[in-house]
Amino acid sequence: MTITKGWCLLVFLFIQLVVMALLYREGKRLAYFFDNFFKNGSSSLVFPNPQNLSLPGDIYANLRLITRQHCPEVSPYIRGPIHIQFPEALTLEEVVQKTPNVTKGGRYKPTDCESTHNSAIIIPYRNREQHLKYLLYYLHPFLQRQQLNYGIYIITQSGDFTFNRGKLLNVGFKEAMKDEDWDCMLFHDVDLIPEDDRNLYTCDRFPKHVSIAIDKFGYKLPYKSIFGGVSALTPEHYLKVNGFPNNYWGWGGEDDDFAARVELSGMMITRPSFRHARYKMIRHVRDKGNGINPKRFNLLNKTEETWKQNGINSVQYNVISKELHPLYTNITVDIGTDKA
Ligand code: UDH
Ligand code: MN
Repeated sequence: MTITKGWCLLVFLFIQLVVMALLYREGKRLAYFFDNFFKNGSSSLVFPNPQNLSLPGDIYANLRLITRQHCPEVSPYIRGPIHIQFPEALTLEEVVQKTPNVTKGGRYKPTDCESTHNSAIIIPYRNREQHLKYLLYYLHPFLQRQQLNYGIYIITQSGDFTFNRGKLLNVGFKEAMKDEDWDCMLFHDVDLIPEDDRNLYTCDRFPKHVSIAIDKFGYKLPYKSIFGGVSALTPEHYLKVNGFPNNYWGWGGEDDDFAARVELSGMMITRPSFRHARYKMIRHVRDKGNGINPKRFNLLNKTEETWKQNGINSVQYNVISKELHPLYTNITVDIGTDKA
């Protein structure tokens, strides 16, 4: 009986404490603090210089000083829909100026908390300066509002031989993983601008098809198994599917092969909410050097026999240069031709 009374009193006092804390002006932060405190445990305790503690001062400031805070589960900066437009006069220099706090090579870490997500954005690329400028203009603030640690990689195909999106993405994966222990890779077309920041650039249990609602397709899937545009895979997922095929030269098919690999390796494709995963595709004509690949259906018929030999485990290339630009890392690569 006394034990029960004691417990009741304890629970009552605890609830009161929590309610008071939540009502307090900085209630939200305190909730994060406790959340993080229990997540981090004592290993995150640091010992600040006592002169930096404000006495008798703000208890929360002091508490923040002695623990390394994890970012909250839901970023408080998320706003929802983003109004996208493409101001013609915008220059890349202006985009750089409007995007402070990104470090060389297009890297960012939240300043006010420790992010639990390390996402690399991998963009297959050649001759799309205008698209790149607009993507950077919207993508940096979008990722920062999600409180991610991130890096943006542009993988530029050198020369003017037929484009090969799949092979470039394999190169991007390998090169990005040399830099950092990324836990999520977003394979991202340069012309897709996300329209809602609730579309999180983080990974799920299974490979995630992200760009599911594109304006060009009436914000619907053009066909059920589509896996192109933007996808999010952990390095474990990527190695399990053996990455992209290296032998799809020209437009089409490499993303369908990639989708088949997910199934062949015993996983499934997940999708976020259609309300959030909305994109504007910047209008463009088909690029020179990226004509429709007439071999794509023949190749797709052979995926089941070839996927284990043809992919990230067999990709060959020569990096020509790696440059750390203010808003992205550019890797220019010679990926050869379909003859060699
Ligand atoms: N790309 C370049 N330069 C080129 C060609 C392609 O940078 O010369 C990159 C760029 O990132 C582009 C991506 O490759 O966004 C894909 O090429 P695309 O934009 O021409 O492809 P499309 O707009 O993609 O046709 C639509 C995706 C759905 C088609 C699904 C078919 N399986
Ligand atoms: Mn496109």
